[in-house]
Amino acid sequence: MCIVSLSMDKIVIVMPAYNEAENIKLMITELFNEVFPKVENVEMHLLVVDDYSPDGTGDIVKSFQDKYKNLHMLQKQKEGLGWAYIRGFQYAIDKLNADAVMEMDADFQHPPRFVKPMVEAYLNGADYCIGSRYIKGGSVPRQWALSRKAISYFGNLFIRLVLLKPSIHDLTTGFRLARVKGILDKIDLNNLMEPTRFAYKVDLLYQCIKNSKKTVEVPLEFAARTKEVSKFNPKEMTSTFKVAIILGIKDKIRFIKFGVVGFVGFAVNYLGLELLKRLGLSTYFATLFATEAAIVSNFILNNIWTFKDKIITSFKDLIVQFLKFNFSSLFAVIVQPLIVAGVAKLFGDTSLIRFGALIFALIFVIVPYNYVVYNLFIWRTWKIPKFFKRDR
Ligand SMILES: Nc1nc2c(ncn2[C@@H]2O[C@H](COP(=O)(O)OP(=O)(O)O)[C@@H](O)[C@H]2O)c(=O)[nH]1
Ligand SMILES: [Mg+2]
Repeated sequence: MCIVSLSMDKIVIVMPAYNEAENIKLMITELFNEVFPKVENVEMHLLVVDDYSPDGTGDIVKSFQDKYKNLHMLQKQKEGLGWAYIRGFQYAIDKLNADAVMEMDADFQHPPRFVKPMVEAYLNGADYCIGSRYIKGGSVPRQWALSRKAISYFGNLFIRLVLLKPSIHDLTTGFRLARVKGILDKIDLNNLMEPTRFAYKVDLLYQCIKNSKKTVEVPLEFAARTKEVSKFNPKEMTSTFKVAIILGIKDKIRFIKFGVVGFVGFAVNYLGLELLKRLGLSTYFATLFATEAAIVSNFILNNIWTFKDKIITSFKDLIVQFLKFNFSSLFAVIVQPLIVAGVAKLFGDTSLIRFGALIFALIFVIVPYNYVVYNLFIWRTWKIPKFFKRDR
């Protein structure tokens, strides 16, 4: 007989609080009295990360710990927002054995009523839930000046483009929930970019999305800060954009290598054809062998260079993936002539138009197709998203 474990998943809200004495009291009582009791089938915990706030935030948290068993506190030296979250995640994972952790601010900018839909999205199978201000049902504070709204909106749009993540609408939100197994535990939290700043959020989000099989956006009505002014300033903004750009370029390096390998493949193909012709083979067989030589060269170079972080080494995998690689190359063989012939038929069958059509087919069809196939099916650097969609 098998024994089924009925233990519920443990979700830890990591909440940095620096000089939040007023807010933290209300936050703790609202979460434990109003929100957690309504969240079913899961064990909710709150971990406050306090950097020995001079206003006594830590003492207030302590005073509630007898009453609320699932209230935890981590106190440490002040090192900035990013580290507060990172140390909090580490504590939640290593000490509290969290199955998922949530990022949430203490200042009520993330209204507690949005915790429940985030947890529900997780319970419905999401690996990563993003509290999103820029999908239906989400919003930024009405009180925000137009300039602030514009910076937030266009800043986000910029990051979406740079990171090539058009399907996610809010990449700078601070309200998120991540599964530990397979997502957070695969990330080197000690080496996130800009760990003292807000910008760490972009790096963390980027890596979480990469690891996640199912990413879901859940609407968030972002509230205006009730106390004090925001710490968000040009310095924070620049570092946020910097992180986005570096991450964007990092990913493109693979694409550039892939392009170089493709170019080498083309050279092998062309030179091989001429060489084999000279050795006396018929044009048909010379082209056939030269093309296969290019495919072999592409496979080897991509394996040891473009995708060296995912290098295939076992003999069996090499055979299987190489066969797949060959099979995927058939696409170009079939589609390229169709495009060239089609374009020639439409615009005239001249040498220039055939050349243009070939370049068009390569750039817009063959290259993207190959890149996607290699990343998804051969070296599997990308996960196939189950669906990128809003939860509600
Ligand atoms: N422990 C800790 N918490 C911080 C630190 N900086 C900010 N916080 C908390 O992190 C949350 C977000 O900070 P906030 O200043 O509101 O950032 P903003 O909303 O992005 O402008 C709030 O709950 C702050 O109290 C820090 O250095 N240490
Ligand atoms: Mg805030």
